[in-house]
Amino acid sequence: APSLKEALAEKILAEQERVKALKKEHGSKILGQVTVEQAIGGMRGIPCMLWETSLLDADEGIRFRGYTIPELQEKLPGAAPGGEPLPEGLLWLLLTGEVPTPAQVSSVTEELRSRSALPNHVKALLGSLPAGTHPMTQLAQAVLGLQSGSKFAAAYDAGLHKSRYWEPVLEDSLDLIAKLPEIAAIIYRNAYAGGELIAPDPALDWAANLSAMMGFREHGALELMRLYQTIHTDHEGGNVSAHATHLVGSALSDPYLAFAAGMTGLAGPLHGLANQEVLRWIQHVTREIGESPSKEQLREFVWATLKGGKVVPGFGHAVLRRTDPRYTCQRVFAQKHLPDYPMFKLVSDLYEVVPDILTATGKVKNPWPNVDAHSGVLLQYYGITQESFYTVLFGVSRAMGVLAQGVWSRALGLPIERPKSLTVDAMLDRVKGQ
Ligand code: CMX
Repeated sequence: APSLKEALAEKILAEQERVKALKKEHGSKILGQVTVEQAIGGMRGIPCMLWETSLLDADEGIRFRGYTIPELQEKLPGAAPGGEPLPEGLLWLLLTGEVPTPAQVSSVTEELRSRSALPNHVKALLGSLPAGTHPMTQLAQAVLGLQSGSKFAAAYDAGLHKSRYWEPVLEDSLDLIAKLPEIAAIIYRNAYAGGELIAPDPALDWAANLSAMMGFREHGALELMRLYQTIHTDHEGGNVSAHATHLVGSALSDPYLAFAAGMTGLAGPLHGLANQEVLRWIQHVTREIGESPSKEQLREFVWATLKGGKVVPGFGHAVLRRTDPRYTCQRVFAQKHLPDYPMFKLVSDLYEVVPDILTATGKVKNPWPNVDAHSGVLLQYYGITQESFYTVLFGVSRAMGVLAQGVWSRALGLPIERPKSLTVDAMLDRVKGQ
């Protein structure tokens, strides 16, 4: 059976031809227009990037290589039959476009295990940071700490032909994905368990090992981590973490440099840090109005948040216009594993209360919950209570999506990214007479 690299290599030639033909035959055709509003408004909706690993539909939500989340839950092998998908299987799918067999998934688990050893200087780096350094800042620093081992940077220095860039980029990507669980676990144990580390368990899969090294080994926690790590991987190319990784990678900065940029973007409260913010907001609710507030009390609280000039974290999206299927699958998980958990009830009540209020503001384009509205409550249930850590779990998962695309970006020879900016005067000049 072909290895991951061989299976990928087989796909690359055909896709290179397809992209070449697309450019040649349709290169001057129009994908969309760009308005002044879009240029000022965060480039919303401008179709201007090639991203192969996933595609987001405003109504339906994300598809990974054409598959929805429920389809992945059905098709991707789990740790046990009927269990949540193993993220290693999704990594195979993202890289090759094919659903892997159980044997292929095991081969990825083994491959990652063989690359997982963390250099001592990265452990020392993490140990040297002042207490209270935000876990996302630690994650970005640890990733940069690994950069000295970049095989792509070394191969580029040695003069590698550009047709082969994707090979050391794949090497770096697998090395980095393999090491992230232990990095995350060390950040967690240093911050919340007195620095008492737990060694990796070679009998566990990649996501379960992450949970176990953090100190959580019960069946439900492992299943949650597999699901969590699967659904946060990729959300097409325009979101801040994906786009930042893509942009920096386009300068031929190696995968460590590119991914660190993605992580510093994920650390923003309007993006990945929203999962921390949601938990803090919910804790604020329960502190102020108790664990089982009435819907009327919740409504008042939501309005107070809006009137304070703040966003309601976990709701809204730049592309989605319906409930995020990543939210829905977490809700289904909660209904199965923790139906009576009071915090889940609160999250469910917010689902009923918040959208009407956001709609009533008249300006929020998507009043529905996103992935971050639900994830924290599930983690709380299994004892992972430190919300400032949550975005690190998002980041570990995000590596699979953005690095898989990074391999493809180099395989397809995508150029350095360089969109055009304009001054206000230049915009006025361009719209004159229209
Ligand atoms: N609460 C309050 N106001 C909101 C809102 C929310 N949840 N979502 C959007 N709005 C506001 C915007 O702030 C904007 O207000 P102004 O015109 O006063 O600036 C207005 O509604 C229009 O914004 P939009 O077009 O609907 O949303 P954007 O595409 O600009 O932004 C997002 C998308 C996600 C940043 C925004 O919905 C938001 O801030 N949500 C809360 C934070 C959050 O959950 N982020 C996580 C998203 C998922 C992820 O990346 O992890």
